[in-house]
Amino acid sequence: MFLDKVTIWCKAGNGGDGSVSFFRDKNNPNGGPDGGDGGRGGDIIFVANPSLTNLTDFRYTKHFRAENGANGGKRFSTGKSGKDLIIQVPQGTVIRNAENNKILCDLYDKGESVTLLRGGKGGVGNTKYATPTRQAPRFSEMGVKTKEYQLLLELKTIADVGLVGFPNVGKSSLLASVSNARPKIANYHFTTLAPNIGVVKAYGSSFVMADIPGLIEGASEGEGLGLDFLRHIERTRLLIHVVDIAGSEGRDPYDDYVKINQELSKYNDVSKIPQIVALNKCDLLQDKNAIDDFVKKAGNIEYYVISAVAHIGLNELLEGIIKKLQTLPVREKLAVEQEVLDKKVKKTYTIEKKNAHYFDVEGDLIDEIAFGVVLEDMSSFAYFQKRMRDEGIIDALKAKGMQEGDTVKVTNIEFIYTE
Ligand SMILES: Nc1nc2c(ncn2[C@@H]2O[C@H](COP(=O)(O)OP(=O)(O)OP(=O)(O)O)[C@@H](O)[C@H]2O)c(=O)[nH]1
Ligand SMILES: [Mg+2]
Repeated sequence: MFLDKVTIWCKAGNGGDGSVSFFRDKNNPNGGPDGGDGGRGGDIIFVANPSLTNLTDFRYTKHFRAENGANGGKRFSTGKSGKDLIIQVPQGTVIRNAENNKILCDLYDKGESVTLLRGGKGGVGNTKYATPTRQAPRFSEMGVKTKEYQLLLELKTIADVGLVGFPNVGKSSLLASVSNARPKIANYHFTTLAPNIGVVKAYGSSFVMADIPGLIEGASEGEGLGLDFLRHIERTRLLIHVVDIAGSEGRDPYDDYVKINQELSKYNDVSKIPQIVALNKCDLLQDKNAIDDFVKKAGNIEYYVISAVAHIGLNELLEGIIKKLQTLPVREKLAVEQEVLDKKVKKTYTIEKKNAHYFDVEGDLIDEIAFGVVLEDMSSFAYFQKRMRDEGIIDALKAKGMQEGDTVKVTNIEFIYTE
């Protein structure tokens, strides 16, 4: 099964926690703090791999987690950093944040790599909190915990030229005749079920050609196979509109041409892409007036009369394509709409005044400040108070009416406020 759109879940590694430890041996029963820092969490990195053509690898594997950083240890040992996780995707994969649908990156260039999620920073061990007045810090810093993100991966194939047309008109035959691709060709509709890509080399230049499943009327409204596949020609610079000029299935070639253009006009900006018309199956042509009739009706078009199977007119067509491509601007990658994914979420807290002299403070900011702090330990408690003051929590409590002697409950500890 061909897959070109998937949702996956990714999480960078957490930072390891800093350690609280004290050095002790028989000569040094009260040695200093020796708790090491936590290791950094692993990143999640996406790489554009040109040898992949679809997102089928993500059909069953949808959850990705980079390794966590290890916690710091005693004897100043720093926790091991978590390994980065590298995720290979086809070139042309656009990644969006599922929360707001904003584009995070477009892996447009061969081998391009983007670090989309950064691992959490490791926390600092108690060693680093030692000061002349605080010789035995009984607290350390917690590593930064990362968030899981839901990402949308969408493949928008990168090719210079796209082939469009009714089913069975000879698109794959043309691709096979002029490129290195070997698509399936058969005399029935919807032989091609997934895009094929080939490299065309001619007249000293080379370009990439993409063949998509045949379009039919109503394809852009979800009928047939067409709709979803139009995204694979959205980024081409030129379309080759293949028409069965012999009308070998009994349809009128000009009618086909009009219907396909109607379909293209319903999908994003595809109808704005310049076209060259390839009047195919000319080897089957009975009525030579068919070409004149078509061209008269179509008006101002650039066209070539070809036979993909009998190899008629192919060189002229390729020459026309190359000339046209030289006049068309190079496509650029899609603009990133959301710069940073793991922007730090501001931690918060709430104060509840339980009665005139009792305040309850809660929230993730409080949890962070209180983590690793031993409140019974004087120096730890002093550090804790300083953080409370620095974060403006003491002022906020005062604003709510806290006075000297009032009780404040923080996590599971109560203390009496003194100026
Ligand atoms: N006589 C003749 N037959 C052709 C020509 N081009 C393609 N065919 C035949 O037309 C049939 C359909 O060709 P495909 O290349 O599979 O057509 P397609 O447009 O890719 O079809 P779908 O993938 O089904 O949309 C096959 O039997 C081809 O051999 C041509 O120039 N002349
Ligand atoms: Mg085909």
